[in-house]
Amino acid sequence: MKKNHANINNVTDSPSLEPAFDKGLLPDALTTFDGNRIENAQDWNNLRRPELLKAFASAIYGNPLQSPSAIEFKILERNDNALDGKAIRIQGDITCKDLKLPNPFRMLVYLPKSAAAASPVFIGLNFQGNHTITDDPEILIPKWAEQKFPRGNRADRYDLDLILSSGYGIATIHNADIEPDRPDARQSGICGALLPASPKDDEAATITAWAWGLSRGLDALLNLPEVDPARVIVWGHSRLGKTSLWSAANDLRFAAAISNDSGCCGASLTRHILKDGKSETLNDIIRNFPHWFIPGLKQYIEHEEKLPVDQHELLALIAPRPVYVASAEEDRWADPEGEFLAAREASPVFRLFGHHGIPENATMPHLKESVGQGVGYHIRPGKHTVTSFDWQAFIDFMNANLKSKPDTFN
Ligand code: GTR
Repeated sequence: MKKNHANINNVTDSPSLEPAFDKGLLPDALTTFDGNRIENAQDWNNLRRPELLKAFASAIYGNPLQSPSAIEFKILERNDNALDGKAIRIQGDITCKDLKLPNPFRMLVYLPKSAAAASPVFIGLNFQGNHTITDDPEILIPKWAEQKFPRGNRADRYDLDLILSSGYGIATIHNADIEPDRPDARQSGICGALLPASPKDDEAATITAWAWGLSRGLDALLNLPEVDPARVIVWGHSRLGKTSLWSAANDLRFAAAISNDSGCCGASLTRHILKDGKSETLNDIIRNFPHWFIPGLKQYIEHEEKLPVDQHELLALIAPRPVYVASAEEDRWADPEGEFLAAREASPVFRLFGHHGIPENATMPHLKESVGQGVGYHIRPGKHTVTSFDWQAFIDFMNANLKSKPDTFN
């Protein structure tokens, strides 16, 4: 196995900071819409969590899609000596009972071969096809997919050696298998299959469709005895990080969640708008990607203060399950400080469950310093991508925070 070069303790300079953000501008995660203060985990679960989940659906992402009564995971290929004998590789197609999908979802899974017990697994969508996440020449390219990208094109974002040698598996599905990333998405993909011909405005938009697909990937993973059902972690980069957070908020079976550089409408606060105009705003994102969100989100452009929610509350919806937020110093578009503040401001909810979170008045950590318990954060030097340093931090955080069984609610 390749040596792991990521060194999480190798702290360097502090990134430049925006002036302090007035957290009084944010909606209080622990106050209900009718003004009641939440004081304990039970009230959070019974009163606040359900109303917040609904508010995110009706203001931003659209209503969740219905789960199928059952799925089938048809294994097309299995090799117990993949990646030079270090991994078990499984490739298969997911279909849903009683649902006519435009195409199955092709899932690629690598599991650590030497595991003594069932393994924890990272599951996430990929942007360019399963064959792009690795140089492994045996990855099947589905007949319904356009092969626009060469094999291994995104292998630099997946340190498979590090992940597998740390005892974790990884599973992935191409996002386009679930729903194409286009403004007409609601007529095609899973929304086309599940929604009426002219969907109402508050019905699922593309991020919700992708999140639904991740849950089907989880259904399929639960068929594999080598996977620990209590330790499936949903992760994603950028738009797929927005998706992983929304997926974990909705599907309590995910044991933990990771957002890498997810930015606007992901982990960063919508109300935290950089004065230099370098971070993405609602106006930017809706103009470029209207299909990711419900049409009604438009009303909050330049009226962000009127949104009933902000993104610290999306992170809080994942509590008490661990959630980790990663930023990159040069990725101003994703607003690293807005991401840090969201993680910090989600912490009071994690504290209801006995986690420390990130301390109340903490300022941005140094570069490469990983902070927080229950909810964690780092910023590393470099650009908008996924590095081995990020993976090492995800693994360290999950090793420290993931229980062998997910927390039960109440
Ligand atoms: C950008 C978009 C971001 C982020 C990114 C990505 O163009 O503005 O919100 O989602 O794409 O997914 O790479």
